[in-house]
Amino acid sequence: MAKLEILHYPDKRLRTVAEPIAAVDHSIRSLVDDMFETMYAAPGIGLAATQVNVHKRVIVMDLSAEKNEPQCFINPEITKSEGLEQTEEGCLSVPDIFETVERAERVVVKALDKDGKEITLEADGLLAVCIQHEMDHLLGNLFVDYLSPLKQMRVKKKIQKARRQAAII
Ligand code: GNR
Ligand code: NI
Repeated sequence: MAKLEILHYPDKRLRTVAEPIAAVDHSIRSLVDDMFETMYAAPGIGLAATQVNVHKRVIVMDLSAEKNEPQCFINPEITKSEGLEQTEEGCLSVPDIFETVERAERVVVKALDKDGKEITLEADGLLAVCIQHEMDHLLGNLFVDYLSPLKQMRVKKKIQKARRQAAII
């Protein structure tokens, strides 16, 4: 297992569209293990392969309090979505920024699990939010893209300021 480096906005590599996985083999299971290690260490509740500069359709998450319910979705597809809900989101690739985003309230997601077996899951609440947030990463999208131009400018300024401060210290 290895902890991987997480890319930070505005890194252009976060805009890469991920490719589907042809076969869930040893290398993919190894990637999944490394992604869990990276996500738990961050710490975060989800992680997309795009964030660790691997442009394959793999996402992992764990929404449990005890961090003992790992979930992995390979080649995820949303087959149904309904309702709308606003949630405050954050992202490991956009540190220290928390903003409200509107997404579908409920989704049905079809994917392959770690063993390459097809799974279908009905999700609502934070799980539904997280699945949509992670699947956006696989398309090169970030939650800040949904903000108004003014808010996006404020986010950019805040990140630039934080980077200047870090450079001084
Ligand atoms: O750790 C994370 N928390 C979070 C909170 C609200 C909505 C989405 C998320 S996902 C985020 C981890 C991450 O950046 N995944 O891509
Ligand atoms: Ni994210």
